[in-house]
Amino acid sequence: MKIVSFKICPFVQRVTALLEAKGIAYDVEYISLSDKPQWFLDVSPNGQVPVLITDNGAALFESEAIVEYLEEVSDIKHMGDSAEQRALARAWGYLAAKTYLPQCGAMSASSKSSLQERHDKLRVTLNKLEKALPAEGFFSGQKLGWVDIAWLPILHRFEIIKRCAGFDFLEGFSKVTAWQQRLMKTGIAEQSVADDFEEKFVGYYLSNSTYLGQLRGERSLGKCCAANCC
Ligand SMILES: N[C@@H](CCC(=O)N[C@@H](CS)C(=O)NCC(=O)O)C(=O)O
Repeated sequence: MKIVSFKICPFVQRVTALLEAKGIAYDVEYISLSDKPQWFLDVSPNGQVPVLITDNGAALFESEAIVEYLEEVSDIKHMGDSAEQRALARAWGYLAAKTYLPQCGAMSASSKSSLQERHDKLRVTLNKLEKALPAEGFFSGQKLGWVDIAWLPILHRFEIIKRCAGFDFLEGFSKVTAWQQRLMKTGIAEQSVADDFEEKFVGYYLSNSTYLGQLRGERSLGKCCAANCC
């Protein structure tokens, strides 16, 4: 199968992270969203990535439908055994996907005040997560599951921002932070993106035109001494 992708898209990463977790082999084709190729427009009804081209040649679109398809066709299940567990996994996964664009908005904020305002909105959701998370393991137990994978793109981006710009979106959320660390340790975050993901991500969200980019600039002017700082 093939994923049509844009390097820093969280909806794409949710799909590729699930593919990685399930051990399903896939190819990736990157496109430019500012100059979408005609073949892509012909197969993508919403004009958006991700699109998954199955081995039969069907073009699946909408990340939510794609991840449900992957769960259906794979022997390794990530949603849980009972109908209740699956409904809850879908719902928390849906909440993650609904948070992708607000996160992009917060990361793109051009001033301290707009970052604070957007962060406050994210904090409402993060607070719900903090209350729902167990003290150890993954969201639904000891096994990596559907909800973990849906939130992984968000937690991956927060990790890069903290390391590169010193801004901690998860400050005050100790359970979410511990969960983020456990998820990052699985290696799926890196495996599910292109080798130059961090460079592209930093170039876009931590550029001079964003407030977070300005924070990063201040760090690189001598305030940052961490070995793994970008
Ligand atoms: N509801 C869609 C959202 C996907 C989405 O917003 N993709 C963005 C990139 S992150 C995109 O393709 N934007 C191009 C456009 O909307 O023209 C899904 O879940 O697949």
